[in-house]
Amino acid sequence: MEGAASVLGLDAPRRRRSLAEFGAEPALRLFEAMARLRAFDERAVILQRQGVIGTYPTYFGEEAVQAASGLALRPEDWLFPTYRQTAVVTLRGCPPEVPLLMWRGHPGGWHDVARYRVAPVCVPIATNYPHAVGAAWGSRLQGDQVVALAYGGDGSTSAGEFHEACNLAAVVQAPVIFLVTNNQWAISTPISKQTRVPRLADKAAAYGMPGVRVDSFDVFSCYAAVKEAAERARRGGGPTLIEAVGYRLGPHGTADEPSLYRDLAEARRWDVMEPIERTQAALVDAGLATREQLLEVRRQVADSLRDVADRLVAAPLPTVEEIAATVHRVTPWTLSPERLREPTWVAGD
Ligand SMILES: Cc1ncc(C[n+]2csc(CCOP(=O)(O)OP(=O)(O)O)c2C)c(N)n1
Ligand SMILES: [Mg+2]
Repeated sequence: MEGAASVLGLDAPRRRRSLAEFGAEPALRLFEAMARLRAFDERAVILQRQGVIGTYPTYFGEEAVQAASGLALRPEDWLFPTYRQTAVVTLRGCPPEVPLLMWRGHPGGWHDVARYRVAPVCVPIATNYPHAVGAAWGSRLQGDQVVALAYGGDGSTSAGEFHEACNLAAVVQAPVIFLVTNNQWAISTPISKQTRVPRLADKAAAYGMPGVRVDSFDVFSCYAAVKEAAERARRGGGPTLIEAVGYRLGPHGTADEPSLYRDLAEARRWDVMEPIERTQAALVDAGLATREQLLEVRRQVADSLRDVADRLVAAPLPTVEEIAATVHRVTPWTLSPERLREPTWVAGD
């Protein structure tokens, strides 16, 4: 976390001053967004355990960076999520059922891309970066003020698309933000086996764009970094690489068992950085809210997800034909219904 901007990491008097300057109303909005994301994530893990949805990549501990990026941008700005940010679309008003239905493999899981200005989720690592650059470059050519933000992880910075996207974005001065959450793990690969560069933000220099480091557990510094990058982009200042430094507190996903490849004691040392309790304590300490008020916010958002489970169970699982038809406009012969029914197709995958 060394060298990463942090408001929550300041000493108490400076933190209180900084939060007072930030203001109670925007601070509470960020807190509520984090609580909303947490409630979704917790519910999704339960639904996976119940067999209602398929494998699910929890983002426990990454609520701050996600909430901050969602709220720091304007509604007309584009977001390009990965599998780790499937709930950010709910911060733009999409009902939580929609991303949960996606994890159920149901056609109702396709959110309205144009309405929410959130691109479809990209599971292939780093492939969303060039999409975001294209959207941002298009915005610049059309002379509008729209910014695009692409999410990614530490592992994604080793992929070719990351370099290509960063390079092109800087060359054409596309109004794009590369928001890389460095949680120090790419499934079982630690950051030390990913790169020799101690700070991912330093990679920005090679492309000719600013690179900044923020504490990914700190919603206020993430918010400030995204806002500053967006303002620069709107002024014609081109792209920014933001490295949000943290640690993956949970497993990679519901199918993962981290004790097989990492020291649990090391992981547990990071638990104190968990963003919601920490933000709650800081807001109470700064006199911006009472503990009861914040607990009530958390209760309400969790309650709002209660009936969602029943509605999901009622949504039938898709047939193989529906899956193929949803993914491909023209079903390739390799995915013909006959072929999908062949047991060898599954076994040989
Ligand atoms: C092109 C590609 N290769 C491999 C995978 C399998 N895969 C899924 S998640 C992941 C790790 C990504 O790590 P990171 O970029 O740090 O993001 P995080 O999962 O930590 O958010 C890999 C290798 C994939 N989805 N796409
Ligand atoms: Mg990672």
